[in-house]
Amino acid sequence: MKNHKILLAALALSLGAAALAQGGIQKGITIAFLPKQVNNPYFATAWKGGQAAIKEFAGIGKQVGPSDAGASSQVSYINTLLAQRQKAIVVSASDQNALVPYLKRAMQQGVKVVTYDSDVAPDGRNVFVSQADNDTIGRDEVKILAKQIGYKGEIAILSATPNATNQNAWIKVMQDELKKPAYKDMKLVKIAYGNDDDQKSFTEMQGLMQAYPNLKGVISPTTVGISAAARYLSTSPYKGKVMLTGLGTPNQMREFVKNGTVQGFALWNPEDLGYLASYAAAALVSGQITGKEGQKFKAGKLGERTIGKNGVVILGPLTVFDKSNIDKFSF
Ligand code: RAM
Repeated sequence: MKNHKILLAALALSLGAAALAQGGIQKGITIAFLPKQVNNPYFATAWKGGQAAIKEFAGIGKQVGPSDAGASSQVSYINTLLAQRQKAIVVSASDQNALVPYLKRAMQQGVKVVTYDSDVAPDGRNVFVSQADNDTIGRDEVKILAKQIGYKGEIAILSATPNATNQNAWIKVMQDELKKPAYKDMKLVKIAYGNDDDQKSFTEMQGLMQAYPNLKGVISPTTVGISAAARYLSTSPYKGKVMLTGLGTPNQMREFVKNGTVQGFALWNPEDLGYLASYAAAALVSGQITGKEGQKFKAGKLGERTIGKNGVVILGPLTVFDKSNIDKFSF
């Protein structure tokens, strides 16, 4: 009889352990990533990290999404994911407001919503996993360009879509940074939008040079924009004369750094961003966090993370890439 009881207790224990993977995360959580666009190498890298985390906690993951970053392109995907009863949606929003009613409906149905990379209005998600502090990103971009052009001359911004939450937040900070006396001889003449479309970004860069022949520098805070702009400049008479910086991936920018088109640009690690977003989703589904400020959760190799104000978790600082270090990175 005694042995029987011990056996039963052991069985109950192992069953309990089976339902929980490491770190108290439930096993078998279904998580769907919905990036702005699936055919953008930046999001492919983020998904690589997202998948690695999902594997660690024995979840079931997939990535779906549009090939264009248009404001409403993501809506139909959210509806499908809802019908499929995914436990968590991890989304980089192409528009701050367009998705909110759909994401709210998802949360009402018990789905946990994590935004990563590009947020929605805070009532449309549980947690935002942010690449870095917006203030740092915006100010650093201006500082890098200012140095490259000797703090003097006309500058432009080549952004992603006009509705992108992330780019718009950074541009606001850039405009604020530019008010400082150090930049009194620099003038922002235009904000152009390449819609995170390679061809459109290329044409917009060409258009900027035609409209503003005295342009000294461009900030493109999008991996799609900066690589298209670099491609245009690299075969133009402006190569090495008009400075281009922004946010790019080392793999897309390497040739332009090596051939003298671009001196330096910045980014965070997109793989870590996806990895952290998956752990945040798992912690929400497992009931470890709800998104309140001060709550903590374990994020595998990235260690323990704390939720800050407005449900925002920050990944970490930016890396600046130039010819001295670009070969050390492969993403
Ligand atoms: C593009 C996207 C993404 C942004 C990066 C820097 O890939 O617009 O949202 O974070 O650039």
